[in-house]
Amino acid sequence: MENKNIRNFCIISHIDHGKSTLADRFLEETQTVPKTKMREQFLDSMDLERGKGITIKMHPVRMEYNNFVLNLIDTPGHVDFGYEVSRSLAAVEGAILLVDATKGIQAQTLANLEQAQKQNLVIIPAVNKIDSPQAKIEETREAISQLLAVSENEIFLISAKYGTNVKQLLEAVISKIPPPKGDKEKPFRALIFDSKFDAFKGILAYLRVVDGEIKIGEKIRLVQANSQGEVKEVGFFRPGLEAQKTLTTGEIGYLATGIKEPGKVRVGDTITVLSGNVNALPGYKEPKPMVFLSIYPENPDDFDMLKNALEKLKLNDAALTFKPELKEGLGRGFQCGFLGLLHAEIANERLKREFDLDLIFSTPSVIYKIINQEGREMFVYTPGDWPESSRIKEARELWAKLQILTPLHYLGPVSELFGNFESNYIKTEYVGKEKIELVYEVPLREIINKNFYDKLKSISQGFASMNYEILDWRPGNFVKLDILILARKEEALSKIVSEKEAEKEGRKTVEKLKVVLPPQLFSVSIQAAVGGKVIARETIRALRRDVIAPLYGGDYTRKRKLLEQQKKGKKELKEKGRIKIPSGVFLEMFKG
Ligand SMILES: Nc1nc2c(ncn2[C@@H]2O[C@H](COP(=O)(O)OP(=O)(O)OP(=O)(O)O)[C@@H](O)[C@H]2O)c(=O)[nH]1
Ligand SMILES: [Mg+2]
Repeated sequence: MENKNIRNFCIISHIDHGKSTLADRFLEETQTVPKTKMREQFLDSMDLERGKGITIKMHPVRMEYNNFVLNLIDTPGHVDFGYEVSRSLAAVEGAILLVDATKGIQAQTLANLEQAQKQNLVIIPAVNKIDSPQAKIEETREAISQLLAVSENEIFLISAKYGTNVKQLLEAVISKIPPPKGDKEKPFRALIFDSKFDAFKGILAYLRVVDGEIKIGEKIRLVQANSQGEVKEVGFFRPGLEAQKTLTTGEIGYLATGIKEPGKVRVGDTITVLSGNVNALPGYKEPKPMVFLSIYPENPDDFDMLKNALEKLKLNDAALTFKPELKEGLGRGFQCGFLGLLHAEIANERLKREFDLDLIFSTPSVIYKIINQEGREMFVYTPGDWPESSRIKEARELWAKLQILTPLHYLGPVSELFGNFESNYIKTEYVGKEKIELVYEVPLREIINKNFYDKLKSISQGFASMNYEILDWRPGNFVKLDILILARKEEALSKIVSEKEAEKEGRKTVEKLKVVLPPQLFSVSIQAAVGGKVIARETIRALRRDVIAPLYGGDYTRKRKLLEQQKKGKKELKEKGRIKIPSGVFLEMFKG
Protein backbone atom coordinates (compact mmCIF):
# COMPACT_ATOMS: atom_id res chain seq x y z
CA MET A 1 0.00 0.00 0.00
CA GLU A 2 1.22 3.50 -0.88
CA ASN A 3 1.90 5.78 2.07
CA LYS A 4 -0.60 8.32 0.80
CA ASN A 5 -3.43 5.80 1.23
CA ILE A 6 -2.56 4.87 4.81
CA ARG A 7 -3.90 6.54 7.95
CA ASN A 8 -2.71 5.52 11.40
CA PHE A 9 -4.70 6.79 14.35
CA CYS A 10 -5.87 5.99 17.84
CA ILE A 11 -8.82 6.88 20.01
CA ILE A 12 -8.02 8.46 23.37
CA SER A 13 -10.21 9.63 26.25
CA HIS A 14 -10.93 9.37 29.93
CA ILE A 15 -12.16 5.95 31.07
CA ASP A 16 -15.63 4.91 29.84
CA HIS A 17 -16.13 7.80 27.43
CA GLY A 18 -16.92 5.30 24.66
CA LYS A 19 -13.69 4.57 22.73
CA SER A 20 -14.28 0.86 22.25
CA THR A 21 -17.92 1.48 21.31
CA LEU A 22 -16.80 3.98 18.67
CA ALA A 23 -14.30 1.40 17.42
CA ASP A 24 -17.26 -1.01 17.04
CA ARG A 25 -19.01 1.42 14.71
CA PHE A 26 -15.80 1.85 12.67
CA LEU A 27 -15.47 -1.93 12.40
CA GLU A 28 -19.04 -2.06 11.08
CA GLU A 29 -18.75 0.92 8.74
CA THR A 30 -15.62 -0.55 7.16
CA GLN A 31 -17.08 -4.08 7.21
CA THR A 32 -14.00 -5.33 9.00
CA VAL A 33 -16.10 -7.57 11.22
CA PRO A 34 -19.17 -9.26 9.72
CA LYS A 35 -22.49 -8.32 11.34
CA THR A 36 -23.07 -11.86 12.59
CA LYS A 37 -19.83 -11.80 14.58
CA MET A 38 -20.24 -8.32 16.01
CA ARG A 39 -20.61 -7.87 19.75
CA GLU A 40 -20.31 -4.81 21.98
CA GLN A 41 -16.78 -3.50 22.53
CA PHE A 42 -15.56 -6.09 20.04
CA LEU A 43 -11.89 -5.17 20.51
CA ASP A 44 -12.03 -5.82 24.26
CA SER A 45 -11.16 -9.43 23.53
CA MET A 46 -9.63 -10.47 26.85
CA ASP A 47 -11.96 -12.22 29.31
CA LEU A 48 -10.85 -9.81 31.98
CA GLU A 49 -11.75 -6.81 29.86
CA ARG A 50 -15.20 -8.17 29.17
CA GLY A 51 -15.70 -9.13 32.82
CA LYS A 52 -14.72 -5.68 34.08
CA GLY A 53 -16.21 -3.73 31.19
CA ILE A 54 -12.99 -1.78 30.66
CA THR A 55 -10.13 -1.83 28.18
CA ILE A 56 -6.84 -2.96 29.71
CA LYS A 57 -4.65 -3.34 26.63
CA MET A 58 -4.22 -1.30 23.50
CA HIS A 59 -5.92 -3.07 20.59
CA PRO A 60 -4.72 -2.50 17.04
CA VAL A 61 -6.92 -3.25 14.03
CA ARG A 62 -6.48 -2.71 10.30
CA MET A 63 -9.55 -1.58 8.43
CA GLU A 64 -10.08 -0.92 4.72
CA TYR A 65 -12.31 1.86 3.48
CA ASN A 66 -12.63 3.47 0.02
CA ASN A 67 -9.11 2.57 -1.14
CA PHE A 68 -7.64 3.59 2.19
CA VAL A 69 -6.02 1.49 4.85
CA LEU A 70 -7.02 2.74 8.29
CA ASN A 71 -4.95 1.40 11.16
CA LEU A 72 -6.78 2.08 14.38
CA ILE A 73 -5.45 1.51 17.89
CA ASP A 74 -8.07 1.50 20.63
CA THR A 75 -6.52 2.53 23.95
CA PRO A 76 -7.46 2.05 27.62
CA GLY A 77 -8.74 5.04 29.58
CA HIS A 78 -7.91 4.04 33.15
CA VAL A 79 -4.99 5.97 34.60
CA ASP A 80 -3.09 2.76 35.46
CA PHE A 81 -2.77 1.89 31.78
CA GLY A 82 -1.33 5.19 30.64
CA TYR A 83 1.79 3.44 29.34
CA GLU A 84 -0.38 1.57 26.83
CA VAL A 85 -1.68 4.94 25.62
CA SER A 86 1.74 6.52 25.27
CA ARG A 87 3.05 3.57 23.25
CA SER A 88 0.00 3.66 20.99
CA LEU A 89 0.53 7.37 20.38
CA ALA A 90 4.08 6.74 19.16
CA ALA A 91 2.79 4.44 16.42
CA VAL A 92 0.30 6.84 14.79
CA GLU A 93 -0.04 10.28 13.20
CA GLY A 94 -3.36 11.34 14.70
CA ALA A 95 -5.82 10.78 17.52
CA ILE A 96 -9.55 11.10 18.01
CA LEU A 97 -10.08 12.78 21.37
CA LEU A 98 -13.43 11.59 22.67
CA VAL A 99 -15.32 13.38 25.44
CA ASP A 100 -18.45 11.94 27.02
CA ALA A 101 -21.14 14.64 26.96
CA THR A 102 -22.63 13.36 30.22
CA LYS A 103 -19.33 13.75 32.10
CA GLY A 104 -17.44 16.47 30.26
CA ILE A 105 -13.68 16.87 30.32
CA GLN A 106 -12.07 14.63 32.99
CA ALA A 107 -8.57 14.11 34.33
CA GLN A 108 -7.36 11.58 31.72
CA THR A 109 -8.90 13.65 28.93
CA LEU A 110 -6.28 16.23 29.83
CA ALA A 111 -3.45 13.79 30.61
CA ASN A 112 -3.87 11.78 27.38
CA LEU A 113 -4.35 14.88 25.27
CA GLU A 114 -1.14 16.33 26.66
CA GLN A 115 0.74 13.18 25.66
CA ALA A 116 -0.73 13.26 22.15
CA GLN A 117 0.25 16.90 21.75
CA LYS A 118 3.81 16.12 22.84
CA GLN A 119 3.96 13.64 19.95
CA ASN A 120 2.72 16.38 17.61
CA LEU A 121 -0.29 14.33 16.59
CA VAL A 122 -3.25 15.78 14.74
CA ILE A 123 -6.16 15.83 17.19
CA ILE A 124 -9.74 15.32 16.03
CA PRO A 125 -12.09 16.22 18.88
CA ALA A 126 -15.50 14.60 19.26
CA VAL A 127 -18.30 14.86 21.82
CA ASN A 128 -19.80 11.41 22.42
CA LYS A 129 -23.09 10.09 23.87
CA ILE A 130 -25.17 12.91 22.40
CA ASP A 131 -28.13 10.50 22.48
CA SER A 132 -28.12 10.42 26.28
CA PRO A 133 -30.80 12.45 28.10
CA GLN A 134 -28.04 13.54 30.51
CA ALA A 135 -25.80 14.84 27.71
CA LYS A 136 -24.63 18.41 28.08
CA ILE A 137 -23.69 18.79 24.47
CA GLU A 138 -23.22 22.55 24.15
CA GLU A 139 -21.34 22.88 27.40
CA THR A 140 -18.97 20.04 26.51
CA ARG A 141 -18.37 21.38 23.04
CA GLU A 142 -17.58 24.82 24.41
CA ALA A 143 -15.14 23.39 26.95
CA ILE A 144 -13.29 21.40 24.26
CA SER A 145 -13.19 24.41 21.99
CA GLN A 146 -11.47 26.38 24.76
CA LEU A 147 -9.13 23.55 25.67
CA LEU A 148 -7.89 22.99 22.11
CA ALA A 149 -8.33 26.56 20.90
CA VAL A 150 -10.38 25.40 17.92
CA SER A 151 -13.72 26.66 16.68
CA GLU A 152 -16.83 24.78 17.80
CA ASN A 153 -17.71 23.63 14.31
CA GLU A 154 -14.51 21.60 14.16
CA ILE A 155 -15.78 19.41 16.99
CA PHE A 156 -17.81 16.36 15.97
CA LEU A 157 -21.00 15.55 17.84
CA ILE A 158 -21.51 11.81 17.81
CA SER A 159 -23.27 8.88 19.35
CA ALA A 160 -20.95 5.89 19.27
CA LYS A 161 -23.83 3.79 20.50
CA TYR A 162 -26.21 4.61 17.66
CA GLY A 163 -23.66 5.54 15.00
CA THR A 164 -24.76 9.17 14.64
CA ASN A 165 -22.15 11.15 12.65
CA VAL A 166 -19.66 8.30 12.93
CA LYS A 167 -19.20 8.06 9.16
CA GLN A 168 -18.32 11.77 9.01
CA LEU A 169 -15.79 11.26 11.79
CA LEU A 170 -14.21 8.35 9.93
CA GLU A 171 -13.94 10.49 6.81
CA ALA A 172 -12.31 13.25 8.84
CA VAL A 173 -9.64 10.74 9.85
CA ILE A 174 -8.78 10.43 6.16
CA SER A 175 -8.95 14.14 5.37
CA LYS A 176 -7.31 15.56 8.51
CA ILE A 177 -4.68 13.06 9.59
CA PRO A 178 -1.54 13.08 7.43
CA PRO A 179 -0.29 9.88 5.80
CA PRO A 180 2.79 8.28 7.38
CA LYS A 181 6.20 9.53 6.26
CA GLY A 182 9.01 7.07 5.64
CA ASP A 183 10.97 5.72 2.72
CA LYS A 184 10.32 2.36 1.09
CA GLU A 185 13.80 2.31 -0.47
CA LYS A 186 15.62 2.56 2.86
CA PRO A 187 16.61 -0.49 4.94
CA PHE A 188 13.77 -1.93 6.99
CA ARG A 189 13.25 -0.16 10.30
CA ALA A 190 10.30 -0.58 12.67
CA LEU A 191 9.31 0.36 16.21
CA ILE A 192 8.11 -2.38 18.57
CA PHE A 193 5.10 -0.88 20.38
CA ASP A 194 3.81 -4.08 21.96
CA SER A 195 4.56 -7.81 22.03
CA LYS A 196 3.01 -11.10 22.91
CA PHE A 197 4.01 -14.70 23.47
CA ASP A 198 2.25 -17.00 21.07
CA ALA A 199 2.30 -20.71 21.87
CA PHE A 200 2.60 -21.58 18.16
CA LYS A 201 4.50 -18.69 16.60
CA GLY A 202 6.85 -17.76 19.48
CA ILE A 203 7.38 -14.08 20.36
CA LEU A 204 5.34 -11.69 18.26
CA ALA A 205 6.51 -8.10 17.93
CA TYR A 206 3.75 -5.56 17.21
CA LEU A 207 5.30 -3.10 14.81
CA ARG A 208 4.94 0.27 13.25
CA VAL A 209 7.08 0.13 10.12
CA VAL A 210 9.00 3.38 9.67
CA ASP A 211 11.08 2.60 6.56
CA GLY A 212 11.53 -0.26 4.11
CA GLU A 213 9.79 -3.58 3.83
CA ILE A 214 10.10 -7.04 5.41
CA LYS A 215 9.03 -10.54 4.46
CA ILE A 216 9.12 -14.07 5.78
CA GLY A 217 12.54 -15.77 5.99
CA GLU A 218 14.58 -12.57 6.34
CA LYS A 219 17.13 -12.31 9.13
CA ILE A 220 16.41 -9.55 11.62
CA ARG A 221 18.26 -7.67 14.34
CA LEU A 222 16.88 -5.90 17.42
CA VAL A 223 19.02 -2.80 17.63
CA GLN A 224 19.10 -2.09 21.37
CA ALA A 225 18.97 -5.66 22.67
CA ASN A 226 21.46 -6.57 19.95
CA SER A 227 19.70 -9.89 19.47
CA GLN A 228 18.96 -11.65 16.20
CA GLY A 229 16.09 -13.64 14.80
CA GLU A 230 14.42 -14.75 11.63
CA VAL A 231 11.03 -13.68 10.37
CA LYS A 232 8.69 -16.65 10.72
CA GLU A 233 5.57 -14.73 9.73
CA VAL A 234 4.34 -11.19 9.15
CA GLY A 235 0.77 -10.00 9.09
CA PHE A 236 -1.99 -7.56 10.03
CA PHE A 237 -4.47 -7.30 12.87
CA ARG A 238 -7.91 -7.90 11.39
CA PRO A 239 -8.25 -7.78 14.43
CA GLY A 240 -7.17 -11.44 14.69
CA LEU A 241 -3.73 -12.23 13.27
CA GLU A 242 -3.85 -12.49 9.46
CA ALA A 243 -0.64 -13.59 7.72
CA GLN A 244 0.61 -11.52 4.75
CA LYS A 245 3.49 -11.62 2.28
CA THR A 246 5.09 -8.39 3.45
CA LEU A 247 4.90 -5.54 5.92
CA THR A 248 5.82 -2.23 4.39
CA THR A 249 6.55 1.44 5.16
CA GLY A 250 3.88 3.19 7.19
CA GLU A 251 2.01 0.03 8.05
CA ILE A 252 1.09 -1.44 11.42
CA GLY A 253 1.26 -5.20 11.88
CA TYR A 254 3.00 -8.06 13.64
CA LEU A 255 6.17 -10.01 13.03
CA ALA A 256 6.90 -13.46 14.45
CA THR A 257 10.53 -13.01 15.47
CA GLY A 258 11.61 -16.63 15.78
CA ILE A 259 13.02 -15.59 19.15
CA LYS A 260 11.97 -17.72 22.13
CA GLU A 261 13.60 -15.97 25.10
CA PRO A 262 11.20 -13.27 26.35
CA GLY A 263 13.98 -10.98 27.63
CA LYS A 264 15.31 -10.41 24.12
CA VAL A 265 12.25 -8.68 22.70
CA ARG A 266 11.42 -5.34 24.32
CA VAL A 267 8.86 -2.72 23.50
CA GLY A 268 10.51 0.48 22.37
CA ASP A 269 13.30 -1.41 20.57
CA THR A 270 13.91 -1.06 16.84
CA ILE A 271 13.82 -4.02 14.47
CA THR A 272 15.91 -3.94 11.31
CA VAL A 273 17.31 -6.41 8.83
CA LEU A 274 20.67 -8.02 9.59
CA SER A 275 22.45 -5.89 6.99
CA GLY A 276 20.59 -2.73 8.04
CA ASN A 277 22.93 -0.13 9.47
CA VAL A 278 20.24 2.05 11.03
CA ASN A 279 19.90 4.24 14.11
CA ALA A 280 17.58 3.11 16.87
CA LEU A 281 14.21 4.87 16.94
CA PRO A 282 13.60 7.03 20.02
CA GLY A 283 11.64 4.29 21.83
CA TYR A 284 9.85 5.07 25.08
CA LYS A 285 10.56 6.51 28.46
CA GLU A 286 10.24 3.60 30.90
CA PRO A 287 7.38 4.11 33.32
CA LYS A 288 8.11 4.24 37.05
CA PRO A 289 6.36 1.60 39.15
CA MET A 290 4.33 3.12 42.01
CA VAL A 291 3.05 0.03 43.80
CA PHE A 292 5.07 -3.00 44.87
CA LEU A 293 4.13 -6.41 46.10
CA SER A 294 5.63 -9.85 46.50
CA ILE A 295 4.31 -12.76 44.49
CA TYR A 296 4.97 -16.34 45.62
CA PRO A 297 3.86 -19.67 44.24
CA GLU A 298 1.59 -21.48 46.67
CA ASN A 299 3.58 -24.58 45.90
CA PRO A 300 7.32 -23.74 46.22
CA ASP A 301 8.07 -26.19 43.38
CA ASP A 302 6.29 -23.83 40.99
CA PHE A 303 8.94 -21.10 41.31
CA ASP A 304 10.32 -21.68 37.80
CA MET A 305 6.83 -21.77 36.36
CA LEU A 306 6.11 -18.43 38.00
CA LYS A 307 9.34 -16.98 36.59
CA ASN A 308 8.43 -18.15 33.12
CA ALA A 309 4.89 -16.79 33.49
CA LEU A 310 6.15 -13.36 34.60
CA GLU A 311 8.53 -13.18 31.65
CA LYS A 312 5.76 -14.03 29.23
CA LEU A 313 3.32 -11.66 30.90
CA LYS A 314 5.85 -8.84 30.67
CA LEU A 315 5.89 -9.23 26.89
CA ASN A 316 2.26 -8.18 26.89
CA ASP A 317 2.38 -5.91 29.95
CA ALA A 318 5.45 -3.79 29.41
CA ALA A 319 4.91 -1.68 32.54
CA LEU A 320 5.35 -4.71 34.83
CA THR A 321 8.70 -5.03 36.64
CA PHE A 322 9.92 -7.99 38.70
CA LYS A 323 12.97 -9.37 40.43
CA PRO A 324 13.51 -12.54 42.46
CA GLU A 325 13.50 -12.38 46.25
CA LEU A 326 13.66 -14.80 49.17
CA LYS A 327 11.60 -14.19 52.29
CA GLU A 328 11.21 -15.96 55.56
CA GLY A 329 7.77 -17.53 55.83
CA LEU A 330 7.14 -17.18 52.11
CA GLY A 331 10.06 -18.82 50.37
CA ARG A 332 11.29 -17.94 46.88
CA GLY A 333 9.22 -15.46 44.92
CA PHE A 334 9.32 -12.15 43.11
CA GLN A 335 9.14 -8.54 44.08
CA CYS A 336 6.93 -6.94 41.45
CA GLY A 337 6.25 -3.32 40.56
CA PHE A 338 3.06 -1.88 39.04
CA LEU A 339 1.71 1.48 37.94
CA GLY A 340 -1.24 1.36 40.34
CA LEU A 341 -3.61 -0.88 42.25
CA LEU A 342 -5.75 -1.83 39.28
CA HIS A 343 -2.66 -2.67 37.27
CA ALA A 344 -1.49 -4.93 40.13
CA GLU A 345 -4.87 -6.58 40.42
CA ILE A 346 -5.13 -7.18 36.66
CA ALA A 347 -1.59 -8.60 36.43
CA ASN A 348 -2.33 -11.01 39.29
CA GLU A 349 -5.58 -12.08 37.66
CA ARG A 350 -3.77 -12.65 34.39
CA LEU A 351 -1.13 -14.80 36.10
CA LYS A 352 -3.90 -16.93 37.53
CA ARG A 353 -6.03 -17.15 34.41
CA GLU A 354 -3.50 -17.29 31.62
CA PHE A 355 -0.87 -19.36 33.38
CA ASP A 356 -3.05 -21.34 35.76
CA LEU A 357 -0.89 -20.65 38.81
CA ASP A 358 -1.95 -20.66 42.46
CA LEU A 359 -0.27 -17.66 43.99
CA ILE A 360 0.17 -15.83 47.23
CA PHE A 361 0.61 -12.11 46.89
CA SER A 362 1.40 -9.64 49.59
CA THR A 363 -0.51 -6.46 50.41
CA PRO A 364 0.42 -3.74 47.89
CA SER A 365 2.81 -1.16 49.21
CA VAL A 366 4.52 2.02 48.14
CA ILE A 367 8.27 2.46 48.36
CA TYR A 368 9.95 3.89 51.48
CA LYS A 369 13.43 5.23 52.02
CA ILE A 370 15.06 4.34 55.32
CA ILE A 371 18.12 5.95 56.82
CA ASN A 372 19.56 3.50 59.33
CA GLN A 373 21.47 4.20 62.52
CA GLU A 374 24.76 4.12 60.62
CA GLY A 375 23.40 6.83 58.32
CA ARG A 376 23.07 4.53 55.32
CA GLU A 377 20.14 4.85 52.91
CA MET A 378 18.06 1.89 51.79
CA PHE A 379 14.80 1.41 49.91
CA VAL A 380 12.01 -0.75 51.26
CA TYR A 381 9.68 -2.03 48.53
CA THR A 382 7.57 -4.52 50.44
CA PRO A 383 6.66 -4.71 54.16
CA GLY A 384 8.68 -7.93 54.57
CA ASP A 385 11.87 -5.87 54.21
CA TRP A 386 10.95 -3.31 56.86
CA PRO A 387 13.79 -3.19 59.44
CA GLU A 388 13.41 -3.40 63.25
CA SER A 389 12.34 0.00 64.55
CA SER A 390 15.53 0.27 66.63
CA ARG A 391 17.55 0.26 63.39
CA ILE A 392 15.67 3.15 61.82
CA LYS A 393 17.01 6.65 62.22
CA GLU A 394 14.66 8.26 59.75
CA ALA A 395 12.00 7.01 57.34
CA ARG A 396 10.82 8.90 54.24
CA GLU A 397 8.02 8.44 51.77
CA LEU A 398 7.05 9.87 48.39
CA TRP A 399 4.54 12.69 48.21
CA ALA A 400 2.46 13.40 45.14
CA LYS A 401 0.66 16.36 43.68
CA LEU A 402 -2.93 15.20 43.39
CA GLN A 403 -5.15 17.00 40.92
CA ILE A 404 -8.90 16.46 41.08
CA LEU A 405 -11.44 17.58 38.53
CA THR A 406 -14.97 17.65 39.88
CA PRO A 407 -18.31 19.13 38.89
CA LEU A 408 -19.30 21.90 41.30
CA HIS A 409 -22.12 19.69 42.51
CA TYR A 410 -19.68 17.22 44.17
CA LEU A 411 -17.32 19.76 45.67
CA GLY A 412 -18.78 19.13 49.15
CA PRO A 413 -18.30 15.35 49.28
CA VAL A 414 -14.89 15.59 47.57
CA SER A 415 -13.64 18.12 50.13
CA GLU A 416 -15.03 15.96 52.92
CA LEU A 417 -13.13 12.98 51.58
CA PHE A 418 -9.89 14.80 52.28
CA GLY A 419 -10.86 14.85 55.96
CA ASN A 420 -9.87 11.15 56.05
CA PHE A 421 -6.63 11.59 54.16
CA GLU A 422 -3.39 13.16 55.23
CA SER A 423 -2.92 16.07 52.84
CA ASN A 424 -1.89 19.68 52.30
CA TYR A 425 -4.37 21.83 50.45
CA ILE A 426 -2.80 23.82 47.63
CA LYS A 427 -5.48 25.49 45.52
CA THR A 428 -8.93 25.53 43.95
CA GLU A 429 -9.67 26.83 40.48
CA TYR A 430 -12.65 27.00 38.18
CA VAL A 431 -12.36 25.14 34.88
CA GLY A 432 -15.18 26.49 32.74
CA LYS A 433 -18.41 27.34 34.57
CA GLU A 434 -19.30 24.01 36.12
CA LYS A 435 -16.03 22.35 37.02
CA ILE A 436 -13.55 22.80 39.80
CA GLU A 437 -9.93 21.78 39.86
CA LEU A 438 -8.60 20.96 43.34
CA VAL A 439 -4.91 20.54 43.99
CA TYR A 440 -3.51 18.85 47.09
CA GLU A 441 -0.21 17.41 48.17
CA VAL A 442 -0.76 13.87 49.44
CA PRO A 443 1.53 11.02 50.50
CA LEU A 444 1.50 8.34 47.79
CA ARG A 445 0.90 5.88 50.67
CA GLU A 446 -2.50 7.44 51.32
CA ILE A 447 -3.53 7.26 47.66
CA ILE A 448 -2.55 3.59 47.42
CA ASN A 449 -3.26 2.15 50.89
CA LYS A 450 -6.67 3.74 51.13
CA ASN A 451 -7.55 3.26 47.47
CA PHE A 452 -8.30 6.95 46.98
CA TYR A 453 -9.29 6.46 43.35
CA ASP A 454 -12.18 4.10 44.15
CA LYS A 455 -13.40 6.28 47.01
CA LEU A 456 -13.41 9.37 44.81
CA LYS A 457 -15.39 7.52 42.13
CA SER A 458 -17.99 6.26 44.55
CA ILE A 459 -18.66 9.54 46.38
CA SER A 460 -19.04 11.37 43.07
CA GLN A 461 -20.86 8.69 41.05
CA GLY A 462 -17.93 8.61 38.67
CA PHE A 463 -18.01 12.34 37.93
CA ALA A 464 -14.90 13.43 39.82
CA SER A 465 -11.59 12.25 38.39
CA MET A 466 -7.97 12.45 39.44
CA ASN A 467 -4.40 12.45 38.25
CA TYR A 468 -1.21 12.57 40.28
CA GLU A 469 2.48 13.12 39.83
CA ILE A 470 5.32 12.43 42.21
CA LEU A 471 6.83 15.43 44.00
CA ASP A 472 9.56 14.46 46.47
CA TRP A 473 10.61 12.44 49.55
CA ARG A 474 9.36 13.63 52.91
CA PRO A 475 9.96 12.24 56.42
CA GLY A 476 7.23 10.47 58.39
CA ASN A 477 6.61 8.01 61.23
CA PHE A 478 5.71 4.52 60.11
CA VAL A 479 5.37 1.11 61.66
CA LYS A 480 4.97 -2.38 60.28
CA LEU A 481 1.58 -3.86 61.02
CA ASP A 482 1.84 -7.65 61.35
CA ILE A 483 -1.12 -9.96 60.88
CA LEU A 484 -1.23 -13.25 62.80
CA ILE A 485 -3.60 -16.03 61.93
CA LEU A 486 -3.73 -18.88 64.48
CA ALA A 487 -0.88 -17.03 66.22
CA ARG A 488 1.29 -17.46 63.11
CA LYS A 489 2.61 -14.40 61.30
CA GLU A 490 1.24 -14.22 57.73
CA GLU A 491 3.98 -12.15 56.10
CA ALA A 492 1.94 -11.61 52.94
CA LEU A 493 -0.73 -9.69 54.87
CA SER A 494 1.54 -7.29 56.74
CA LYS A 495 1.68 -3.64 55.74
CA ILE A 496 3.40 -0.37 56.51
CA VAL A 497 1.14 2.22 58.06
CA SER A 498 1.44 5.62 59.64
CA GLU A 499 2.24 5.19 63.35
CA LYS A 500 -0.74 7.20 64.50
CA GLU A 501 -3.16 5.16 62.39
CA ALA A 502 -1.73 1.75 63.28
CA GLU A 503 -4.48 0.82 65.70
CA LYS A 504 -7.30 1.91 63.41
CA GLU A 505 -5.70 0.10 60.46
CA GLY A 506 -5.12 -3.01 62.57
CA ARG A 507 -8.72 -3.15 63.64
CA LYS A 508 -9.94 -2.57 60.10
CA THR A 509 -7.73 -5.34 58.74
CA VAL A 510 -8.74 -8.00 61.26
CA GLU A 511 -12.40 -7.11 60.84
CA LYS A 512 -12.11 -7.43 57.09
CA LEU A 513 -10.23 -10.72 57.35
CA LYS A 514 -12.96 -12.05 59.58
CA VAL A 515 -15.39 -11.48 56.73
CA VAL A 516 -13.29 -12.69 53.81
CA LEU A 517 -11.51 -15.71 55.30
CA PRO A 518 -13.50 -18.90 54.85
CA PRO A 519 -14.60 -20.44 58.18
CA GLN A 520 -12.88 -23.65 59.24
CA LEU A 521 -13.89 -26.68 61.28
CA PHE A 522 -12.10 -25.08 64.22
CA SER A 523 -12.11 -21.51 65.49
CA VAL A 524 -9.50 -19.21 63.98
CA SER A 525 -7.88 -16.31 65.80
CA ILE A 526 -6.84 -13.25 63.81
CA GLN A 527 -4.56 -10.66 65.40
CA ALA A 528 -2.91 -7.43 64.33
CA ALA A 529 0.34 -6.56 66.06
CA VAL A 530 3.01 -3.88 66.01
CA GLY A 531 6.47 -4.80 67.25
CA GLY A 532 5.10 -7.97 68.91
CA LYS A 533 2.32 -6.16 70.75
CA VAL A 534 -1.21 -7.21 69.77
CA ILE A 535 -3.37 -4.17 69.01
CA ALA A 536 -6.52 -5.78 67.58
CA ARG A 537 -8.04 -9.24 67.48
CA GLU A 538 -11.00 -11.14 66.07
CA THR A 539 -12.08 -14.78 66.08
CA ILE A 540 -13.82 -16.69 63.33
CA ARG A 541 -16.11 -19.21 64.96
CA ALA A 542 -15.79 -22.88 64.01
CA LEU A 543 -18.06 -24.24 61.31
CA ARG A 544 -20.59 -26.66 62.71
CA ARG A 545 -18.97 -30.05 62.71
CA ASP A 546 -21.86 -32.03 61.35
CA VAL A 547 -21.13 -31.23 57.74
CA ILE A 548 -23.63 -33.70 56.29
CA ALA A 549 -26.58 -32.76 58.46
CA PRO A 550 -28.08 -30.38 55.88
CA LEU A 551 -28.00 -33.15 53.28
CA TYR A 552 -30.96 -35.30 54.12
CA GLY A 553 -31.96 -37.73 51.41
CA GLY A 554 -29.76 -40.14 49.63
CA ASP A 555 -26.96 -38.19 47.99
CA TYR A 556 -24.27 -40.64 49.05
CA THR A 557 -21.53 -39.37 46.79
CA ARG A 558 -21.85 -35.84 48.09
CA LYS A 559 -21.99 -37.08 51.69
CA ARG A 560 -18.90 -39.13 51.22
CA LYS A 561 -17.10 -36.29 49.52
CA LEU A 562 -17.89 -33.91 52.35
CA LEU A 563 -16.75 -36.37 54.99
CA GLU A 564 -13.56 -36.97 53.11
CA GLN A 565 -12.94 -33.24 52.76
CA GLN A 566 -13.48 -32.87 56.48
CA LYS A 567 -10.99 -35.61 57.19
CA LYS A 568 -8.46 -34.10 54.81
CA GLY A 569 -8.95 -30.65 56.32
CA LYS A 570 -8.32 -31.92 59.84
CA LYS A 571 -5.23 -33.75 58.69
CA GLU A 572 -3.80 -30.64 57.04
CA LEU A 573 -4.46 -28.70 60.20
CA LYS A 574 -2.61 -31.24 62.27
CA GLU A 575 0.35 -31.15 59.95
CA LYS A 576 0.73 -27.42 59.62
CA GLY A 577 -1.18 -25.72 62.41
CA ARG A 578 -2.33 -23.18 59.86
CA ILE A 579 -5.10 -22.53 57.39
CA LYS A 580 -4.88 -22.19 53.66
CA ILE A 581 -5.66 -18.65 52.55
CA PRO A 582 -7.43 -18.79 49.18
CA SER A 583 -5.91 -16.40 46.64
CA GLY A 584 -9.26 -14.61 46.35
CA VAL A 585 -8.69 -13.36 49.90
CA PHE A 586 -5.50 -11.57 48.86
CA LEU A 587 -7.41 -9.88 46.04
CA GLU A 588 -10.14 -8.87 48.47
CA MET A 589 -7.58 -7.42 50.93
CA PHE A 590 -6.10 -5.43 48.05
CA LYS A 591 -8.99 -3.11 47.84
CA GLY A 592 -8.13 -1.17 50.97
N1 LIG B 1 -25.78 6.41 25.67
C1 LIG B 1 -24.59 6.13 25.14
N2 LIG B 1 -23.76 5.29 25.76
C2 LIG B 1 -22.56 5.03 25.20
C3 LIG B 1 -22.16 5.63 23.99
N3 LIG B 1 -20.90 5.19 23.70
C4 LIG B 1 -20.56 4.35 24.69
N4 LIG B 1 -21.55 4.23 25.58
C5 LIG B 1 -21.56 3.40 26.80
O1 LIG B 1 -20.51 3.84 27.67
C6 LIG B 1 -19.93 2.73 28.36
C7 LIG B 1 -18.43 2.69 28.14
O2 LIG B 1 -18.18 2.42 26.78
P1 LIG B 1 -16.78 1.87 26.27
O3 LIG B 1 -16.85 1.89 24.78
O4 LIG B 1 -16.42 0.60 26.93
O5 LIG B 1 -15.83 3.02 26.81
P2 LIG B 1 -14.24 3.08 26.70
O6 LIG B 1 -13.88 4.51 26.50
O7 LIG B 1 -13.77 2.12 25.66
O8 LIG B 1 -13.79 2.60 28.15
P3 LIG B 1 -12.27 2.21 28.59
O9 LIG B 1 -11.64 1.53 27.43
O10 LIG B 1 -12.37 1.30 29.77
O11 LIG B 1 -11.61 3.50 28.93
C8 LIG B 1 -20.65 1.49 27.83
O12 LIG B 1 -21.66 1.15 28.72
C9 LIG B 1 -21.23 1.95 26.50
O13 LIG B 1 -22.39 1.25 26.13
C10 LIG B 1 -23.08 6.53 23.34
O14 LIG B 1 -22.83 7.11 22.29
N5 LIG B 1 -24.26 6.75 23.98
MG1 LIG C 1 -12.37 0.69 25.81
